[in-house]
Amino acid sequence: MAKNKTLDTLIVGAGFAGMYMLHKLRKQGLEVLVLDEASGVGGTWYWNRYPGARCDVESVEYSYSFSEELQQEWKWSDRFSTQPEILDYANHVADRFSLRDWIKFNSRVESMVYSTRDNLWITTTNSGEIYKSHYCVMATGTLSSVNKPRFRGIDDFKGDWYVTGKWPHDPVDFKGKKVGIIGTGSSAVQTIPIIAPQVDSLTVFQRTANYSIPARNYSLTLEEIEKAKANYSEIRAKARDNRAGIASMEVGPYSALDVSDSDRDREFKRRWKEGGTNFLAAFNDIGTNAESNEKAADFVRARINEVVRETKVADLLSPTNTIGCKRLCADTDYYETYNRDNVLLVDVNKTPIERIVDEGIKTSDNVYEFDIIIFAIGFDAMTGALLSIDIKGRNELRLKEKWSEGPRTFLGLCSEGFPNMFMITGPGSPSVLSNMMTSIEQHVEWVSDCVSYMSSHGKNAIEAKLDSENQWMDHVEEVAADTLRYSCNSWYVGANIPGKKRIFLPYAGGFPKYTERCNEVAAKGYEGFTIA
Ligand code: N01
Repeated sequence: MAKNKTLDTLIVGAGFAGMYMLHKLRKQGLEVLVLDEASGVGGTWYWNRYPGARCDVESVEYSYSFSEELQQEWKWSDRFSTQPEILDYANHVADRFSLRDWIKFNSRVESMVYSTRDNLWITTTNSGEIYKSHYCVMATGTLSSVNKPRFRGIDDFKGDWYVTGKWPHDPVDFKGKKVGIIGTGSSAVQTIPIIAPQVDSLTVFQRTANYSIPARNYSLTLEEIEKAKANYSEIRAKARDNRAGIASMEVGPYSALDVSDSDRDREFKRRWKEGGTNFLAAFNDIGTNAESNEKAADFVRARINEVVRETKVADLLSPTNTIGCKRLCADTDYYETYNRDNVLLVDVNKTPIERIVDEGIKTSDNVYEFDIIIFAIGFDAMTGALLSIDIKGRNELRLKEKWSEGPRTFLGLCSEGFPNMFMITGPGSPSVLSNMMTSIEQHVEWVSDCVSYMSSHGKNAIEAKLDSENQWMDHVEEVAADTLRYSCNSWYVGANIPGKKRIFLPYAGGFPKYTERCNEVAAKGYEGFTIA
């Protein structure tokens, strides 16, 4: 790829979004290049190699639908895929569609500047390479910028420390080690049961107890695989019709308050037995009605009490907040792990972490000695990766400045002041509230249609209008305000990152309604955008 040649499109990120975008635009005959900081494809699945990493959307659904041949030839092993298998799939896709020639790895994008005079984006990488492109697509991921550990004294620690979202490629030897882990979100909930049997001791530092539902993972039988392959078109259509883009999510038709206690309990038990995060869809108002939510929360707390032997530990593990406020976890033996003699739970609300010391972690009442510390403390979600790049749009406007009071987008796809720049699953789109694969495909197809429209109409610049952006952001807020998630603390509202402006980041109106709006905008000649 000649560096001084002007590209049609530069894509940032070689995860599932970047790869499909590349494939689509190459098929349209465009000159495209993808840049990625990693040395391979896979995005989030390239980086999150921590022990036990696994997807919580079922394998057959967490996959591309755009190629029937791909659907038919790939064979998933488990109901919920492991990270290595998803990464194999990403690599298979890259090879099968000959994508690698158009991806430049080990290239971190540092800045992107829009030249009004030339109507071009100028992108500079960490090695000083410069690319010019007509369009750019930010396929930078939503949970890709890790929440960096900022604990005082971290450099004093004599042992090894790891961040789940930036896990090393070489296996970590836990055998006989004293290990501490900070955090009890999805990443920790998966890591803890896997490493507990390997280590000498595991100490979990919990700030907020999290709800977790057994994943009930199993190996897929040949019959199940064949059935999925024979029904893919139906599965995909059903997914696109579901609020979360998940075909297997059966949304209960009733309020949790409109059924008898025994019927409610039976439905919760059925969902618990079935496993997975579809538990939250047992009734249609768990996410919107506090009383219904409490019924679901009570059910899970009762299960925790049944599983965990020591009452004190069970109480500490029992969440008191809204279920689903923080993203629901799916686990294999998470609560059971606390019955092990070598696992200790520390409540950092009662005894806060003061600092890291050379031998381990110092809380207000103790020094815990460790060989290894794991930070499972999450991500600067949805905006972190985008804002880590110095993006300057029209009139030198910096995205960071424009978004200082929270992200502003039209449909989560574009931001006023940044012509010809698209975001895949950006803030203000269903994104993390949906199956990412469903949302990625919808966005990529919308963007490629838009680029094709521009070319067939002899147009060169497209930019969201401020009015349409403002109206969309009001709508995003309005639909979010109807949900219980709106008012509680989680990464959905940026509450996990000190100083981050509190704003509900994804679009909570559901995938079908959102898609309808995107299609309507396109059908009306990209209504709400200025096209020149
Ligand atoms: O991160 P999190 P994650 N001192 O933000 C704690 C997706 N994902 O990487 O809740 C002490 O959920 C923090 O405590 P609190 C999924 O969407 C999916 O686990 O802020 N503790 C919390 O317990 C998920 O939601 C899969 O009080 C501190 C934890 O660290 C998202 O990624 C697997 C702390 C962070 O939890 C993020 O999950 C993994 C501090 N200073 C991830 N700072 C699957 O598909 C933070 N914490 C299954």
